[in-house]
Amino acid sequence: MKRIFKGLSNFLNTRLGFVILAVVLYTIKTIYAYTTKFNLGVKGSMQTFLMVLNPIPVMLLLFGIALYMKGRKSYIFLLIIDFLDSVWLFSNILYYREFSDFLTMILIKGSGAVSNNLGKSILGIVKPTDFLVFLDVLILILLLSFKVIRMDVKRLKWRIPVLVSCLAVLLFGANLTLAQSDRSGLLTRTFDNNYIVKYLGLNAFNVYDVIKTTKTSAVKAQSKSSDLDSIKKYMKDNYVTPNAEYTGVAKGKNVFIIHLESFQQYLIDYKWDGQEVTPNLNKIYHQNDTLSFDNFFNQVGQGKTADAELMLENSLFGLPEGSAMVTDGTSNTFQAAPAILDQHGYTTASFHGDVPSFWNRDNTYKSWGYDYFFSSSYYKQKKSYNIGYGMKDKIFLKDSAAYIQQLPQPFYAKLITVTNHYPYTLDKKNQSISKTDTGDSTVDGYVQTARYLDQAIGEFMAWLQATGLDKNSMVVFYGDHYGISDNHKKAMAKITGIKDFDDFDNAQYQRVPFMIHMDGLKGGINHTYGGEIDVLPTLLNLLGVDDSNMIQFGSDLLSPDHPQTVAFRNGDFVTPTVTKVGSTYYNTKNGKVDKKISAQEKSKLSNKVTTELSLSDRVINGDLLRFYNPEGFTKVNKKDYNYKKSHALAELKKARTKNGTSLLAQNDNKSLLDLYQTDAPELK
Ligand code: GP9
Ligand code: MN
Repeated sequence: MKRIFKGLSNFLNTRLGFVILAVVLYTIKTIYAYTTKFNLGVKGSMQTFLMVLNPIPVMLLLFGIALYMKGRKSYIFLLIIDFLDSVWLFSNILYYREFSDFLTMILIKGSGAVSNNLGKSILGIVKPTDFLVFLDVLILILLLSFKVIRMDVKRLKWRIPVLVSCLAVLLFGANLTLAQSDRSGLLTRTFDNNYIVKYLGLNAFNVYDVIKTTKTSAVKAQSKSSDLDSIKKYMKDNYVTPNAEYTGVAKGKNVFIIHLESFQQYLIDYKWDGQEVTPNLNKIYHQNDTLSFDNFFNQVGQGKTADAELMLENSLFGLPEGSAMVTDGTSNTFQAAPAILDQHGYTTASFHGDVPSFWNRDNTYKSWGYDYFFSSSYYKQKKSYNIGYGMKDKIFLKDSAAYIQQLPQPFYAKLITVTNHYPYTLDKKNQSISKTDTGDSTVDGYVQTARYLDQAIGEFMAWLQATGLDKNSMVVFYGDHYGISDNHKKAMAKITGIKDFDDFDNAQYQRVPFMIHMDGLKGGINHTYGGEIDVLPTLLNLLGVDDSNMIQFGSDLLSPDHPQTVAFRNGDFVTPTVTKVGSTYYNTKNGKVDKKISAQEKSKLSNKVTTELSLSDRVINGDLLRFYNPEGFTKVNKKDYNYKKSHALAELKKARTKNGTSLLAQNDNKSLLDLYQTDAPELK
């Protein structure tokens, strides 16, 4: 025992020993911070292992630099690095407490998205235990000052520091590989900063953030207002006059945008086990006062939900890689639906039962001009209320009603559901239809979660009716993207009865619902080909908002002149006659390879699609809308927005005046929640 102790003490008195001790202490305090100060959502043994591992490689690399030096300065260097890194961790803890997200370069550079200057409120939010993140530095200083550990000042053989650095790089490689295998697309899709920190650590996240931001900022710095010229010309040359018959029919109405997670069009009227899977949505689809589209496609890329949100509310395409909400949402200037409608007297709010940082919504929504963002912390949380990425739809929609009734009217409210999300798991008590029997475990639960979502929608629509909100609201439904990816062709063949479900079929199955439901609307099933990019111009026309001077890549779906070439993010496309997948052109009508199509026709269609996509990319990458000041639109000032719960509640309270316009105010401030009927077993 004594010998072990002696050996250890000898080792700690070497510089290498000291570096290792510093890494160990650093790792322990980081794990403490990860588990008590952040909400990383670590699940399972692999994620736990990576959370413990991830501080080590970076710190070994950083502290390891001390091994290349000699004398006292090597120790001082290590302590300074350790201290600075702790200050950084400390700042992140405070920022996270307020915003449930990590600090990024854009935020620090002061793009204005951090509306509340943290400095002002720092005393109010700091907790004594936050200072524990400095404990490791303190211990090291004390050990040295009281000579418990002596400084080893001689120069080391060069092999030792080099070996340590190599070990650090190797460990980082292993960390990254394991992380990517547990979560594919971790760095390319970048959904949530929490994920990168959970898998790779705070320091690796910072390096990643700096590289990413430097890259995107360089393009923006070089762009100038004249870059808009070609885009403005394209808009002018391709402007589609909206359908005048529908102009303003929904003027002044409330707007509900209901996001049907991963919901494909084929589920509409689809039967399984002798039953309709989604009877409520089917009913809405067929109602006379619903405009339903049966050739409406999702056009998302890697950004999935985020791309759908971006397209729907900006009529700009998602980027070819990653998610524009994440890379550009915080810094860019937008002319988005919430801001446009806000300037037409609307209250705007987004609702989602997941953490606000997912897809960088917390920052992007400020750039889009959302007055309110009701995310997980606004809802009563219980373990049983959650599944997958967030709250169960029935509970989420019911609890959202509490805020909806408080919104001054007219309002624009977007409700993002999430239960019908891959891998389509649902607890037994919420299942009301059997799984399909393709044998593909990620496909077979899809009907169950879709049914659950459908029931949640049914309950919500019944509340709109019970409260009378349906009379003065336009309710828009859309499916954000496919539910079953093209990795499951065999299962899809079984489900659809299409024998060789191929790339052509996969392209056709990118159809998602798009329905506009409103009392008195001249509805019907419309066969126009279109996609998510066309939603904003379509809705603005219904709302009577002129968008002819806006930069939007879609056009009114109801216009007889609507161009029916639907671009996919990878350059493939579908038109009523031609479908392009890769280098193959098919006849859309019969799915056969179209050998007759002329080279001229091919390049005409392809060019249109690639031009649109690349011009849209230019707008986002160059942040070109900052140079554009269309008449009638005032630039959003991100600093005006604050999604802290206390702030939102105070604002809603203010709106509760005598002649307030909210549903609640109109009902003499008596809640209308007792009219909300749900059979959610968790609420019984
Ligand atoms: C999570 C949710 C999921 O907040 O919106 O996004 P997705 O994985 O569908 O892109
Ligand atoms: Mn989605």
